[in-house]
Amino acid sequence: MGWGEVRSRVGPITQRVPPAVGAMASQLEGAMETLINVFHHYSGKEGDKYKLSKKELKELLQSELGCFLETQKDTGAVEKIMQDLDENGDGEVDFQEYVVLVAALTVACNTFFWENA
Ligand SMILES: [Ca+2]
Ligand SMILES: [Ca+2]
Repeated sequence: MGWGEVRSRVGPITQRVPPAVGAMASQLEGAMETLINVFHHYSGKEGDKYKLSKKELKELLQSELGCFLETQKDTGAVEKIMQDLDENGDGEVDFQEYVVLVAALTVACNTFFWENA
């Protein structure tokens, strides 16, 4: 049975499945997708498409986390965050290193909001 034949058989079924599966994602799944999309939006601007250079990291921090991090006023802050995050020491932040930052910030926020409630 060829692929075309398979497709013609499952066609009527698959057509009944809503095309936008993303619209059915749970809140947490949606949040994960956002995390991934935000990373790639900035990481793809220059150099390695899958890593954040210092400039890309700065843009991400200022645009996406401006309320949490005082990177606007403190020029050394980005430098320090970069050093903290860059675990493998290649001078860039890859997706795994970025997730560590987001997780750490989420923990900090949780502590802040729930312990000050
Ligand atoms: Ca890059
Ligand atoms: Ca790195």
